[in-house]
Amino acid sequence: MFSKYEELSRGTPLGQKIEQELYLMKIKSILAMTVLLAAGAANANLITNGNFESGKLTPWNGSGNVSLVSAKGGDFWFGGGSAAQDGVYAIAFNSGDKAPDGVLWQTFATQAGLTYTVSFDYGTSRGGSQSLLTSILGGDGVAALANMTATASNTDHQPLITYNFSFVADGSQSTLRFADSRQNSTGSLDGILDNVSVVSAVPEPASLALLCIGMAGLGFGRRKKA
Ligand SMILES: [Ca+2]
Ligand SMILES: [Ca+2]
Repeated sequence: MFSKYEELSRGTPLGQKIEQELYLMKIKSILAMTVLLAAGAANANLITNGNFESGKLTPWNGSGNVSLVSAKGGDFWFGGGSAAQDGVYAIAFNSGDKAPDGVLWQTFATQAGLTYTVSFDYGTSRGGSQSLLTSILGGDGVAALANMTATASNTDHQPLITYNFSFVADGSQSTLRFADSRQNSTGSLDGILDNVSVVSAVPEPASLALLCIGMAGLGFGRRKKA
């Protein structure tokens, strides 16, 4: 936008002022873009279909009494018949009067030595208590790197509760595993799971690389102007 004036006034006080303005604009735009890209990459959810809104279980694996349920189909009762915590689909453990033997798991890419934060929403389909044993299995798919039991004691019409825990990966992949561990014997209660995410707790290498590129861009611009 200043190019014509820049050409006419090069070397004059006005030209120097225009150069300064252009340089400041360039710094601001590079910094803004770098921050945006870095923030997006750092917050990426490593779990696919963590809110179950694809309407399918894939790529999750399930065994035992695990069901994909929908508020749309009327087979999902939560909070007085309202929608699931996020969207219309959620997971029900021991749906109806079935035995509490459901297991749900998904394997995702990690980097050894980095810390990750697991988050999910869990509750009961109506007043009562349910519990879920949440584990992170390491790169060998067997050793548990972290365990956390979520116990929910909702009354009717209460929203799901958000649970969090962290782990340090030991290999290029980790597995998040939910195992129903219902303590009570009331068959009409179900455990409800939604909004599952795993995010890196520190900026990922990709974010740091973007930051370096941004800073290098600034340095290059500076030398060209000099
Ligand atoms: Ca959902
Ligand atoms: Ca049940």
